[in-house]
Amino acid sequence: MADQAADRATQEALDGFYGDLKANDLAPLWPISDELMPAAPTPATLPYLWRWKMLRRLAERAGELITIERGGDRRVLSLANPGLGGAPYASSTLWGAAQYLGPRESAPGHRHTPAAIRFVVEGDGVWTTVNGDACDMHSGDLILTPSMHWHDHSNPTDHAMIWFDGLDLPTMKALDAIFFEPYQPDELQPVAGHNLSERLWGGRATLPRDHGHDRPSSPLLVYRWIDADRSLEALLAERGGPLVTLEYTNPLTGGPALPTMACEMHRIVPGGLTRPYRKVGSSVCVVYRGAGHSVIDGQRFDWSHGDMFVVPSWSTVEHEASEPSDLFAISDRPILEALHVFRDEWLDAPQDVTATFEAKEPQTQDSVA
Ligand code: 1HN
Repeated sequence: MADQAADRATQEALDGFYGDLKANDLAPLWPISDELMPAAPTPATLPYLWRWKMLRRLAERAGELITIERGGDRRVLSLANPGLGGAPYASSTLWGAAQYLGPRESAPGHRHTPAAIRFVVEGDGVWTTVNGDACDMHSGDLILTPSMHWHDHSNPTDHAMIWFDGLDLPTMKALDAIFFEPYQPDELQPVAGHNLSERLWGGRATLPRDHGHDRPSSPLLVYRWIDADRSLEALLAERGGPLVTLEYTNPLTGGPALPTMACEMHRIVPGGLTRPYRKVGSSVCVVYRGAGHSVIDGQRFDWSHGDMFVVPSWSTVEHEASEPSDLFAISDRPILEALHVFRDEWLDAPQDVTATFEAKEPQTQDSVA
């Protein structure tokens, strides 16, 4: 009896103590230490996939229903990962989206601290002007908009174009480091010329001799599909399949094209699963060419041209192509490397496939869809 009374007194003291901690805006570590400090990353970001057919159809509807104006500035449908509680983010660190620009439209100039890339899934004719340099966009090209570079998009053609936008925006948001400025007084910047950075910095193993100090972002703003394709072909001939990977680099440093985002292209040829791999940090992949599937933490994702999918941090991933395939990908690896916390590993045992991801049938109330 005496013991029970003592237990009750202790419990009351503890309850009072926890209540006081809360009332004083303090939290004890001991009940949450396993959650705060798990043995390995436990991302909220889910492995997930969006179908190109659905993205394109809804981007086209945005084109019919939504005008581009100052304020909105862009007609962008962001990949909203269902693990992130409704946030418009593909992963906890990366923004991924489909952007639609209609015939004879332009999207007004602005600049911001988050860095962006465009990857052209299909079509051509649009250019993105980056600090006065009009970068022509063709299918398979990568265009950079480094942090605080003025940028606007122009479509002089009579057809619409849709491309993939990748940004480090969630990371900048987490750091409370977002600044934004509209370009003024005009909607668009003056164009000094087309593909100027490509002419100056895009030479094969040649650079201006007096290029000065290394710059944090690549001075080369456009990476052409034809160059990526040629390098991948050579890599595959040299190394063999089923997987080869190239990274788009800053020609001044050999490092990542942007200080916060790595851009890569994977070429996968039919002939079996790639070796299981995992790394710290998330990726957003865009299927540029081909068809196949990936197994991410035991879940099978079938994909083909234009589909976009997310690989969360420390998720094991294997790919298998049923046709020669090219997967473009962005990741946050440069940040992790700069902080010396990047790690990755190749595993030996293929994963058991325990589930197959079923992309939603396009959800629509549109009678023409
Ligand atoms: C942005 O400025 C663009 O310039 C695209 O095309 C997507 C997503 C969030 C914030 C700014 C663009 C964006 C964005």
